[in-house]
Amino acid sequence: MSDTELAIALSTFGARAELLSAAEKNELDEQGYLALPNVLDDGELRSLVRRFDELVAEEGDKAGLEAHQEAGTARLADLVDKGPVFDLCWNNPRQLSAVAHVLGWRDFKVFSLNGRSALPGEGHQALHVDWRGAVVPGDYHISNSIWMLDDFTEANGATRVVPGSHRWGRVPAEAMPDPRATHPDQVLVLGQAGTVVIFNSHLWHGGTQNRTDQPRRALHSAYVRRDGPQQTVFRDYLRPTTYQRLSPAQRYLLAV
Ligand SMILES: O=C(O)CCC(=O)C(=O)O
Repeated sequence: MSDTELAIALSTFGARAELLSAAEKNELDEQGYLALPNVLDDGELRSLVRRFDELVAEEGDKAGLEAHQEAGTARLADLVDKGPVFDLCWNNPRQLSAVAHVLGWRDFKVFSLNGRSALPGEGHQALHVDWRGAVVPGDYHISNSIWMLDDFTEANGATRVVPGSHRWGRVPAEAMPDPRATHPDQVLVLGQAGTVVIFNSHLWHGGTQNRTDQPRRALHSAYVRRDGPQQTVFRDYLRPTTYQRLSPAQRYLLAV
């Protein structure tokens, strides 16, 4: 049965409930997000940044097209196919344990593995959730993680979140007259490059304007309950060479 297959796959990656402390689980439950600092070391960070920049240059105006393009940003998509270096960002045991916690340890799969760089002067988004509408609190379908490839600062377009909003059973597009506006309860998620922030994707969140002259780069790895749709349907996209290099557990997570 698939829950058992997920359990086997997750244990292959070393993910298990005990990898998170009670306080960390509580933060995910109550605030809707959890920052895990220093998950990537300097060498890993350099390799990811190098590959990120190469892809942005190589793909040019087609970058991100498989999923989504956004004015004022450089976006990348289908990164599972674009280098084993990105495995670091969808196979991490603590990340997967946190995602599993958000999704109640129900069976899940990868929704997408994308990149987003907020360009200087750009990057402000409306507050949103990554799901089609509101859900009953506790019945969560999707969880995301933001891997900081640059420090997230007050100035460079750090993600804003409204703590606890995943439990409100409402989405910004319905509840706010202008979801692009500042929310009185929003906070910026700040951290050093190498941090990953796992969040419940029903949490109200969005990018902010990058007011520096340097790009603010991040990877997003998202997971959805097994019965939900994938943004990148890996069964259709996955290159044969990628399929060959993947383990059974990785294939299971991608649903290929
Ligand atoms: O990169 C960020 O700061 C958040 C991006 C985001 O929420 C999105 O693109 O849906």
